[in-house]
Amino acid sequence: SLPVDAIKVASDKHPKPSDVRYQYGTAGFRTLGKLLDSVLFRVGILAALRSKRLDGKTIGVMVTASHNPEPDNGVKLVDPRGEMLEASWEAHATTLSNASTTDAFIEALETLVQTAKIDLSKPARVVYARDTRPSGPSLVNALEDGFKAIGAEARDAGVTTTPILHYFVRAINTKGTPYSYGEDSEEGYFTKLGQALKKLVAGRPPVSPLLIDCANGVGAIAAKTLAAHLGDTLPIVLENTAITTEGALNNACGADFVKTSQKLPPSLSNVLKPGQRACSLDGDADRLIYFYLDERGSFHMLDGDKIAGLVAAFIVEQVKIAGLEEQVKVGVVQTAYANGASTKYLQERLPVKCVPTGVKHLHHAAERYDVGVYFEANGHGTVLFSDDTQATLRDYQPSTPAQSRALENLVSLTELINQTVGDALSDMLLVETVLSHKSYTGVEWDSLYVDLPNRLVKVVVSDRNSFKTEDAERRLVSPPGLQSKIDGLVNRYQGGRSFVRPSGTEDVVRVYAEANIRTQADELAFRVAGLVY
Ligand code: 16G
Ligand code: ZN
Repeated sequence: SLPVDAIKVASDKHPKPSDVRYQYGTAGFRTLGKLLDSVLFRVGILAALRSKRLDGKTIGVMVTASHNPEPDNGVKLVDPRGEMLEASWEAHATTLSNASTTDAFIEALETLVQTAKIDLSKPARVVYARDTRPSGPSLVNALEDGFKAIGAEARDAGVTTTPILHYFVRAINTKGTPYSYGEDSEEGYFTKLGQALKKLVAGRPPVSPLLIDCANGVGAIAAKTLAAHLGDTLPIVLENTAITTEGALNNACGADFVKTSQKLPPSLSNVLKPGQRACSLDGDADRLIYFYLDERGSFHMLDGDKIAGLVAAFIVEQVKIAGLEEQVKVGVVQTAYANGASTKYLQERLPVKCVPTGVKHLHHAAERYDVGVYFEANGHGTVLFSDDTQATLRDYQPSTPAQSRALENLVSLTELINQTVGDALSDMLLVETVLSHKSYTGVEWDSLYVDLPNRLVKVVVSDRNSFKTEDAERRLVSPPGLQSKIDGLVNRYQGGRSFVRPSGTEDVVRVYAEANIRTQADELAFRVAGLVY
């Protein structure tokens, strides 16, 4: 049975604030760090129960609020294969977090143990980490109180990136099996990535230094270690590495700033040279956006869609050269936010699927392909190689040197890519690999297709839950009548496309619009926003 007494004593030290309602959303729990103490304590217990339910497999817990402002924090659970928590447990997390008293919490736990058929005699194992936010240490203490109260075997992974924590979870759970994902240590992670990159670019000409905007977050620590592992293979210059400066995290820098403002972080204006490749990580290093300045000093952004285009085309090419076209089918997954020009570019080359926003939707859709490439426009994404495909690559007998090289490249890609979740550093090495193979500069990569001008605006409404969507969020079914008004507006704009959806992370409704020319995209966005308001 549950150690009710221990849980009671500990729970009383982490009371739920009476005026807050929590929700486990697209990115786990996320709000002001100072409101999360009770949530972290309860998540500690929930993670242990999830582990027991899965026969003692290790569950991950990541304390981060990603690209959000520094005072925010959050927490999310990672399932045994390194993936996002199974959807049905999101509701359990929400229920537990909202129990108003210790007694109500214990009651909710007992209900969960019964409905989810949890065998309490099973062991509970967890691994946890946090990003660099100032509220992190005390929230981790609350989490540890939860682990202790239920008697979980807990491993502290310290301060690290979200994707490294996902890697750890998979590595721990596959240790000693034929599917081993690598050493369950940071050293193991960096060695795996470094060796794969070296194989992929062996014999290719040296490249000029890549500038990395680390968002003044945990990515700065990881990127520094990575740079040391890469040596001359990839020269790296780190910027925005002030992880202890109060207020610096994600402030006017990082992947979300670059993507939403479509601007160079001001801190880089005297550093970045025209033509130099640069990229931004977000606050937990699971998003990546590239950019460069042209000869005239104008800013050009290469977002998640551009990364998908570059990477998918390269993989298709390598599969073809290897002579594996028939056995290995490559597909791409996007969301409605993908630029229309990217969708067109990709559809001319391979199957493309559109799914609702959120990593879990993209990840699951990508699992249906032999090789599934998924990227959100915001720079979050990865590539999944199915177990069958990995076996095909292992067993295949190439008949020419060219086939053999392409096969080796594909195998190295399975090592280079963090297949558990989007990983800015792993994705960055992937991009660098393709640029090296194609001898592309940023300009050449950028010219694969021309982005349609687009605008994203947010609208504060009285009840965002009254907005319901269908067709992968591209159409509204509620409020009634609104979609036909949007259609009416869209039809008046050349190349017009627009959609409205409730945010899963903020109390707002988002409006996206694109059109053939900038002023029209802006006008369409603001007129649709006017309908919503
Ligand atoms: C989170 C998600 C991201 C999604 C975004 C949508 C993860 C790691 N990230 O950042 O995939 O695009 O939320 O936010 O799950 P929204 O619903 O507020 O537009
Ligand atoms: Zn992130």
